Amino acid sequence: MRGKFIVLEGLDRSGKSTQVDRLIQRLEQDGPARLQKFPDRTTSIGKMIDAYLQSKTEMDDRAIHLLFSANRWECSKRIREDIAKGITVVADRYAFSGIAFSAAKGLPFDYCLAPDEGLPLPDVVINLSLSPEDAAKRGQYGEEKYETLDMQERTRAQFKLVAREMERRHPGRWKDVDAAGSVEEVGERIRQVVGVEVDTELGQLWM
Ligand code: NYM
Ligand code: MG
Repeated sequence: MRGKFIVLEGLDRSGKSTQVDRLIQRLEQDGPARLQKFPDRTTSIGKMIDAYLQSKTEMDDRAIHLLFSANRWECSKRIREDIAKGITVVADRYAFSGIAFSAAKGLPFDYCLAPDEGLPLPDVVINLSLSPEDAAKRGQYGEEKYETLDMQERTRAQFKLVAREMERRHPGRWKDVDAAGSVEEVGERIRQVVGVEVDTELGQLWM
């Protein structure tokens, strides 16, 4: 039996990384599971992305958009292989962040979607949704690019369009989960939506 491909999405400070770690620990009770972070900052493309996010280099909006996508493509072979071996892969962000953040900067939505077409299709996307007010209670934003209230609000609006596109192209896979509340409460909400039945074959994104 193949592994599942589970993606967690959401704004910065939505609690994604905490919940991804908990989810993997729970999944490992039933079988092998591993984390895949995006961006994966360990590769040579990932290092360019990291330098951009830390404002150590400047980059054209389209160039950085394509690098985020290239970073997913370079990891996609291993994702497919692991899933075929029965390993469940849990991604902390994926193409949906790619679209939402770049579209929030003003790039055309369809342009943002295009380079990820054909990537492994997640069996389920858990979108941790949190109001900007609740997010603000979780402390100051960090130093990285995009971590401003204005940018997060625009990205949040774009995530709604991404959800609509996902529902149109791949119905039933996008799950909005309320990210307000304790770590345990949010974890329980995730547990309830993650136990989906999966198709025999891993699909292709946007196809
Ligand atoms: N981000 C992430 C993008 O702009 N495009 C993408 O394709 C991906 C995967 O990178 N603010 C942005 C969202 C985050 C930032 O992510 C770094 P993280 O999860 O904080 O390392
Ligand atoms: Mg961050």
